[in-house]
Amino acid sequence: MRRWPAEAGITGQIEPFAGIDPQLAAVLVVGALTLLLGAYALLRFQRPMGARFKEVLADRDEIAVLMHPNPDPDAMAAAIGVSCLANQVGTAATIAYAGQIRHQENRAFRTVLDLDFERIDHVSQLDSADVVLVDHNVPRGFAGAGGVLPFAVVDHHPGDGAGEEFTDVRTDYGSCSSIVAGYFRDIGAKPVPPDQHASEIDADYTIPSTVSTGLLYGILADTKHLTSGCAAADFEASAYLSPGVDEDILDRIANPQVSAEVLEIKARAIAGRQIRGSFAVSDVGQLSNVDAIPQAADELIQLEGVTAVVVCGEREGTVYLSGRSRDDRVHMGRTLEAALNGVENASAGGHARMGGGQIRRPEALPNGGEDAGGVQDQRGITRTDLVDRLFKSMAGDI
Ligand SMILES: [Mn+2]
Repeated sequence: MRRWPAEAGITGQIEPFAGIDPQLAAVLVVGALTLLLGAYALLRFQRPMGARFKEVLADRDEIAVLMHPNPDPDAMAAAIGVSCLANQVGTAATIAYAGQIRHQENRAFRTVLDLDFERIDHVSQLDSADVVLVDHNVPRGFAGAGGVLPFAVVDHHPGDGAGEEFTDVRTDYGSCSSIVAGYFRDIGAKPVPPDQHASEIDADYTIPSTVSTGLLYGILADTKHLTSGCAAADFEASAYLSPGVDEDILDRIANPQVSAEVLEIKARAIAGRQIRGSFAVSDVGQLSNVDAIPQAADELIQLEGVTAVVVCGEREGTVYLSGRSRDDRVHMGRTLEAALNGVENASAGGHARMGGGQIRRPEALPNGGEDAGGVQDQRGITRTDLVDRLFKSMAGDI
């Protein structure tokens, strides 16, 4: 009869193994342990971001969620999402921003959802040293911003900013709100429908209807209603949030009243436009609501024959610029950078299709400056020169 080959194998191998060198045995044990630890680390690393973020939040007593200056609906939605998640793991949260909330869409978002934000000018006004950045990855826009070391960063913009403990920057996503919605989904949270109460929902974590509605609007606002720059994840997040969305609230946010000033600035921008070739520049002069400038630029870029446009205007001595381009020759961010290059107290930047810039007057600088009779001189550029440089820069001549 044939012997089972394995039996011979086993009895044949046990004896040499028993006589193995103890040093070699130690090496084998250490090797096996390293493999196990490696596998554990890999598993831990592969855990969903939402589960990791939840733990990082739960480790803190309180956090300050920081939005970018002049926050838009995506930033506000991501902030209330993070704050809501923090509250559900027992962590107190406040939400802060620098700059203004002036755009009618942004004001409607805050008012309709009844959101509580704190406006800050200085780093000392942040309620907690444990800062989570949403919708941007480097703190900016207030005195001392450079000294803020966020412990977590959640964003969809390119950049080098990182959190000390948690960094989740997904540049392929159309909105930061989609990332935050994903965190809720990762931990099995369920959106609470607008006509129900959280206690009726059978889940450890829930998303209040206002937060679901806000997050959906954040996605819609940043992706031009899912028509531009969005990923499959933005559609998935929208679908996930949809049971919790309150359509009446969504409608009130999406269709706010437009202030007379915004319409007037748009009219001024259109009537006062200067055209060279297919480029337009419009100086709308003094205004109080700087959010009207990008809206005017959005309007002008739709004019037939115009492929790139810059609108500028002045508030409290600071000149604000906003540019739009649908011209492949004109990278708007670089165009504005080039036009303001070398101009004192100026900064500019942006993407191919949209960009912005500012020329601050000296006394508006954090370190202060002498009050000036000759503001124009101190800026080193007159408005006529500025318009000329903008045209040259759009044409690639700077
Ligand atoms: Mn965004």
